[in-house]
Amino acid sequence: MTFAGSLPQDRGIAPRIRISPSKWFNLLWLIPIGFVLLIVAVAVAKGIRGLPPVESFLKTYPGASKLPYDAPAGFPAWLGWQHFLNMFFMIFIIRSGAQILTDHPRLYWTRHSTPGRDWFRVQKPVPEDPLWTAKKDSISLPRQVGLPGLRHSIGLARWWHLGIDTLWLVNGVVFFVLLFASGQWMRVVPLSWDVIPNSISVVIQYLSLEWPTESGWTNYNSLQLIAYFITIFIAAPLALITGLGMSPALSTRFRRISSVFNIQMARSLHFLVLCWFLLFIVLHVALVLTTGALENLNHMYAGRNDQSWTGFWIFAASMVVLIVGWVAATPLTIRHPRLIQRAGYALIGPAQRLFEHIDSRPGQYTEKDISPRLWLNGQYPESDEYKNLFENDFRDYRLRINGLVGNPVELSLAELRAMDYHEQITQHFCIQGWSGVAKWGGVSMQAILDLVKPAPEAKWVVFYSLGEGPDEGDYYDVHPIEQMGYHLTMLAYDMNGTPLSYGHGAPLRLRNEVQLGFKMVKWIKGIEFVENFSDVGGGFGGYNEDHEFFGYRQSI
Ligand SMILES: Nc1nc2c(c(=O)[nH]1)N[C@H]1C(S)=C(S)[C@@H](COP(=O)(O)O)O[C@H]1N2
Ligand SMILES: [Mo]
Repeated sequence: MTFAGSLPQDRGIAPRIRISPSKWFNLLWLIPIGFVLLIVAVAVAKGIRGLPPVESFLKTYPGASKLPYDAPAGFPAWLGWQHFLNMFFMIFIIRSGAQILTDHPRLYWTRHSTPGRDWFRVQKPVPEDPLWTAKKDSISLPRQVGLPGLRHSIGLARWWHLGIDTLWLVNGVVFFVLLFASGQWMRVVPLSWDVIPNSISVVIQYLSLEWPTESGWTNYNSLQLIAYFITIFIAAPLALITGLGMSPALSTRFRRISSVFNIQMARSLHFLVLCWFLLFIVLHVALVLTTGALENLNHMYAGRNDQSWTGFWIFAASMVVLIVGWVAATPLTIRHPRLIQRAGYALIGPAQRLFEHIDSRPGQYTEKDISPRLWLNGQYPESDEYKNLFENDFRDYRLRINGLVGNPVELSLAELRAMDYHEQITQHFCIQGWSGVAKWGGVSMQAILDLVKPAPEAKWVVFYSLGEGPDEGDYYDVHPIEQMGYHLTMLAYDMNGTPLSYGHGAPLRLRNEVQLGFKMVKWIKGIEFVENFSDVGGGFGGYNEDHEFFGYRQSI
């Protein structure tokens, strides 16, 4: 109840998709509609099944393609293990993914994420309030559905999601290698065009409730084969590609790709991949259990082809492990959040560190790419100190830069404006999932480095805000000094050609384009160069890192 500055729990609404500029379709209608369609389809299939042409079609295409003569039969033990691990990892990936989705419960197709232009939402329309923030837009999930389920617990959800993703990917790579080394691939790749008529045949057989005879031990039916093929060779790789498509560091570096395949398209497709997986899981489990459960469980869990109970008991034991993991994940996360953060960082950290060395050049976007409206986020400054500065047009504002530097300075806004002007049009990536392009004007951090001359021991740069964080205490964030010299790291006092507004960080904010939005401190008060950040704030490298378990490196 006190998480993330006590955002009250907010349940959101049933999922909706846009069907016209002003009309939304509530997806819950798919349940009765699907039910009616299923009944109609069964009636049609039963009606046509007895017709002579259909009968002869079913005879010509009984439902499975011939396998090559050297295709293996049966299920090796590694397949059973990998199937289990895959399922186990998927639970945490899906739950934490749902948590991440609902932290910005809207999907868009363009990088602007313009409020009111979403195609999918599980939240009410964006309120009129001009200072409405993305954080206020987030919703909570039930604790056993989301992981961890609390509103705006995206920091912890991301450790689960990205951490388990790496394990899932390792499992997947091993699976691909063994699949091709063992010849098992022949059973899940369509090798002739007759899988299409054969799978139509299977659909007719299922729907007419006279099901095909199963021979999964040696040869899947064609519909099953196509479903497995899509899951293994399309959905799984797409999950990885669309996931990486949301990385600020990669999108900024590979702008050719990301100009077409933008973050919101990646996020939307990532969601559709989830929908495929959910549909697959429901149908797969239903069919495994209704087409000879004992035999099917023996195949996957015991590697044998008979009617014994062995497979069932191994399956039951694996279910116990799975349920314990499912039930324990949220309480464990809430009780030991730092443990989750450390474990997650141990797994995904190496990739995040790698991506941080990307120093992209300006010139990615042009004026016409600028978003009509950029979401606002964070906690606005309300102190008297800030109010006085604001009312006085920041004439009394001084940016203090000190710490391990040869030349500590205090700069007025006029002095900052007198320095060389640096301008860039770049894309902002909020950890919550929204994005947008803006033109930023100000001074490059390289110019600041040249001015203050950091000492060789200075390894980290702390940016302090005039604003507080939601749990009290000043907002701040820490950046590696290496990134301060990047082409796209700057202090901005202008946005889209006018001085920064109150909401966007007046009088001064940071831009570091290899990182996510929360690291770009707004309403900057001072900058300090330090050797390490363990005694700054809570010691984790930033306000959100201290209070909401975000990572201090967020290039993914
Ligand atoms: N001082 C301060 N800076 C902050 C925040 C905050 O809460 N306090 N929020 C961050 C987050 S989460 C984001 S996404 C960006 C949002 O910038 P914008 O409101 O200009 O879009 O500001 C960042 N800087
Ligand atoms: Mo953010």
